[in-house]
Amino acid sequence: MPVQTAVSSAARAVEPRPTISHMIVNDRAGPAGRPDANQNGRSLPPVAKYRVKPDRETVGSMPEITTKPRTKVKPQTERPKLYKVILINDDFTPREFVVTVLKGEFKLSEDQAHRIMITAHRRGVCVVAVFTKDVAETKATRATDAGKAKGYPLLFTTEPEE
Ligand code: TYC
Repeated sequence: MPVQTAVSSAARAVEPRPTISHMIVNDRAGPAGRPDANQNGRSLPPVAKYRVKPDRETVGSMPEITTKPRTKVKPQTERPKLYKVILINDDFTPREFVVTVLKGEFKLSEDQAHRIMITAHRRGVCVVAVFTKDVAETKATRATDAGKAKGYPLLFTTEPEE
């Protein structure tokens, strides 16, 4: 057996093979055999957005990689920020009109709408409900406009939840 062959197979035996997770995560791979290095030999920052788990690790000196990478990924989802719709009291809008607007725009029962109206009337303000930003702003505008159409100063505002 030539010396050259003996050396290279020994080298292959000790060289750690890249795992499947390395190959998927480091898609900005560097020069030959160095999936974690760039042209200067420096490490690249991690680029993975998703956690990708290999089904199995490949085994040290096997001649072929026979494992199939998983295709399903688990997205790291975030809940959207929520916004409060707030009813502001005034001295002119009739109570029954406030209740009607609350029922129509926020799908509240007569009892729920009446409680919210009375709370705003007594304390000055009352949180009606919470929604995503778009929905909260649309509902607050529509409810305020319903009062404006009748010449009332009825006002709904929005603010982010802590
Ligand atoms: N204060 C009003 C009245 O006495 C009723 C009212 C309640 C108006 C709540 C606005 O957000 C409001 N007619």
